[in-house]
Amino acid sequence: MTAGDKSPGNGRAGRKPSSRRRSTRTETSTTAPTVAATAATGTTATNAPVTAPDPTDLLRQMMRIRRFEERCAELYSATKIRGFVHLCIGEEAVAVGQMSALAPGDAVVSTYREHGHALARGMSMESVMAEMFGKVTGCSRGRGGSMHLFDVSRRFYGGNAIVAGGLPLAVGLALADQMNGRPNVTACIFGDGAMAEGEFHESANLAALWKLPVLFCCENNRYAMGTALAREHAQTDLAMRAASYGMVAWTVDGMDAEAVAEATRRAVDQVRGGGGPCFLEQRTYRFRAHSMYDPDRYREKSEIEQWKRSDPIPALAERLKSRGTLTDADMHRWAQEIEAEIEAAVAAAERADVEPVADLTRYVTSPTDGSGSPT
Ligand SMILES: Cc1ncc(C[n+]2csc(CCOP(=O)(O)OP(=O)(O)O)c2C)c(N)n1
Ligand SMILES: [Mg+2]
Repeated sequence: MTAGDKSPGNGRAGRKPSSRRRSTRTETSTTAPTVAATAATGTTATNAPVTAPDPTDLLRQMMRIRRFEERCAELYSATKIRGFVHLCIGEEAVAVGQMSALAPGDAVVSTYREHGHALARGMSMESVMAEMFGKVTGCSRGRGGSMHLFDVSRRFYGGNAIVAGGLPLAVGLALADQMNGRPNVTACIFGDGAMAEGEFHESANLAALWKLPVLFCCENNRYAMGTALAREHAQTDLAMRAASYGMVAWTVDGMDAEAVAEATRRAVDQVRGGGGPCFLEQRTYRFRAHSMYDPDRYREKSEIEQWKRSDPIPALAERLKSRGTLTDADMHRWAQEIEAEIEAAVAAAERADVEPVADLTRYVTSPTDGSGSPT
């Protein structure tokens, strides 16, 4: 596929989408609240169907995620942020589109490339930035860092450093919801590389067999670290592969936030309706290297430049301007607000403490001998 190969909701594989379902591309806007505004306060929230998001809100969220990550890259170079950092720059349409389609009580299981998912799910930028700094005010008390953002109140169950490690967790969460009669969906986000892992096959099989409410969201950015898709997978049509487990599978243009939102909403409806799992392949591209350590020597610069022509932020901005629902002044105002939010988050992270040494064994669950050390 090339950057120009737009394929929103083309029903690549699996059972055909029901005729009752709407097209994956929506041109309408509503005033539906964002997930951020309706964040869950518990793990048993019930869920009403989610309506189409306001596309201008999708754009603003993408700008916020992009700028947050650009700032993180600067802070990493300044050694304020340490450890592994994986940016989703270029993939923001996937993050905001899929999160917009989830209800507060739905669960999310993500990967190490999850900053965008966390922010779009409504986690505060301050708690995410503090986690990047390893500070106690971070969403994981500074114990996880970039790859382990976590927030139970939003049913955001990580951040996971293990490729495909989230898939069995998602199946377990969905099984718990099913057994307890809760009408929740678990969105399980993973990369194309995860589909080469055994955990994908085990999870897809069980989810389909037991008709579990899992939405498998595959962010196909064409690379697993430095390995191109076709060098890793015998069958590069990932939706077709998923369909072989007996689940509905679609492919969507992951550079188009509106298309992702619509396709995810359609898939979520189907899963919540009790039809078992769905699989959504989101075709996207990362503009930056795999991680801050990656010299990025395995792909042509011209390929990156070609995909940048499909940058989801200017693409949506142009569409909204042509519809008359966006002005340059709006974007300028948002950019200023976002800058202020980021700098406030950085200042708060700088001020915060690291977790005290006395708390080192606080979450160690094995028995101790009373000295604070695990026995
Ligand atoms: C089980 C396991 N094997 C290998 C690695 C090393 N590793 C880290 S990221 C990565 C590539 C994963 O690619 P993909 O799933 O496509 O996600 P992307 O980074 O493209 O978002 C690999 C192999 C790991 N973290 N876990
Ligand atoms: Mg990948």
